[in-house]
Amino acid sequence: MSNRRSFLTGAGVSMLGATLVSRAGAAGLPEAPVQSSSATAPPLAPPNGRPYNPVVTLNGWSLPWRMKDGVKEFHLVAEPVVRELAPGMKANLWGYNGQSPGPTIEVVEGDRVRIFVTNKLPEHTSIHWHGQILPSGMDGVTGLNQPGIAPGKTFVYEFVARHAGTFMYHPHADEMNQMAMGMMGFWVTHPKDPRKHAVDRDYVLLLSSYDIEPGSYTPRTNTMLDFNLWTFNSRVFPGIDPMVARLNEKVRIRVGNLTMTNHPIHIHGHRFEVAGTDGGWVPPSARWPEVTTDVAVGQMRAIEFVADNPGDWAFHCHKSHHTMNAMGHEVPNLIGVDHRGVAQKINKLVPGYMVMGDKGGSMGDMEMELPANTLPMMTGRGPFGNLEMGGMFTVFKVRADQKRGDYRDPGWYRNPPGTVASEWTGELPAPHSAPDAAPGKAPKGEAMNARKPGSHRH
Ligand SMILES: [Cu+2]
Repeated sequence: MSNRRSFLTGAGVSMLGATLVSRAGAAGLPEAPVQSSSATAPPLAPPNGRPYNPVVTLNGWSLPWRMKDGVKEFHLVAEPVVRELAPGMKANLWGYNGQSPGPTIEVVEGDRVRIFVTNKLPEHTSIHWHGQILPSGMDGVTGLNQPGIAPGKTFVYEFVARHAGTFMYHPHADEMNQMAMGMMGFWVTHPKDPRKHAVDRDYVLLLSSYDIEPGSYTPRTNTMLDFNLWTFNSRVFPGIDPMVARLNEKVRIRVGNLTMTNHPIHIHGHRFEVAGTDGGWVPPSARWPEVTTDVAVGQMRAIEFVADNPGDWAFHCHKSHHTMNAMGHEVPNLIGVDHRGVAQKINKLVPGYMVMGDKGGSMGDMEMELPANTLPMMTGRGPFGNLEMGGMFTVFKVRADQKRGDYRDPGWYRNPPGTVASEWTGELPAPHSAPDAAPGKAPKGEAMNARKPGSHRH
């Protein structure tokens, strides 16, 4: 119990159950803890029930429960939240219990689970338990399995978590709006035997995307594909915590995709196997090594590997536009175009217009004025300067001296002498060039006309 209490205070959770529902009704309901911090909460050791190895939700937390007559009772509150996407940018989202994504729910195979869902949104909602095998009437599709949960009402879902694995929850009610506003959460059903599938670190993250105009706070929910913020757990680099491991620990990263496109998730310095999908665990004989796995729309993947390579390693979506932050998309390619003075002229017509570089799009030495509440595109800082990535990007840090169970950022990796790429200082013969291109120069003129007709797609 002391563990649980210290977790709750340490992670900035406040018990507001009695204020969330009427006092008369509150008597029968479990409390609905609220998380105000977007920091990564330490793993929630189970205070009762069957033992399990808890997961860590990157920049998120797990929901405490109440045991009642052998049933695990949770209380989710669907409500508007303010999510800090990264220092310098906040968004008006919809989520659960104070955050988007909502808290991770962790149960054990065979647990009977009862989830109270209170709706504090201005419209009806429901929750679908993605991947769970459960009674039809508990599946959460509004109109098909249940009526919508009207504003102010509380519904109860109850089922047995039959299969260990990696799942999620999200609405099936006005879902285009509700998911574009950030309504989603992770669900992990742990195996009955905690030695099965055991790893040293088990991270979970949901992929979500938002379209928030620079200078505004609320996502445009009618956007179909052209989002401008690509997030891990509704955070964008450099606002995402690193994932850390002690050298040679076994690591699992579980990824769920609730965006409208696929994301090839890629790690540097390590090989992994896809050990689980939303359908369950992949038999070891059926796994193959990869460094990138595509997580399609609505899918979940659990990847596993041994962190045997010390250093700081990029972990990111391999779609380059998804490692950008808020930007305008209707920007022509001006590589090779002499645009001296053009920006000033266009700025008179289109305030805020920004010229992408004539030598490429590198933001390294570009300084521009940003509207309020907007992140710079790619200006996370690394130990060697600007780290030209944002969005779906974080750093996986492997250290020999990282303590077991310590999730704190160990700082930047200190590379052993002689192991960092560096400038060649020996003799330099004249390099050969492609016949029609001048070295160090970009293509001329035609760049502007090379754009294909049609609208922009990711
Ligand atoms: Cu992506």
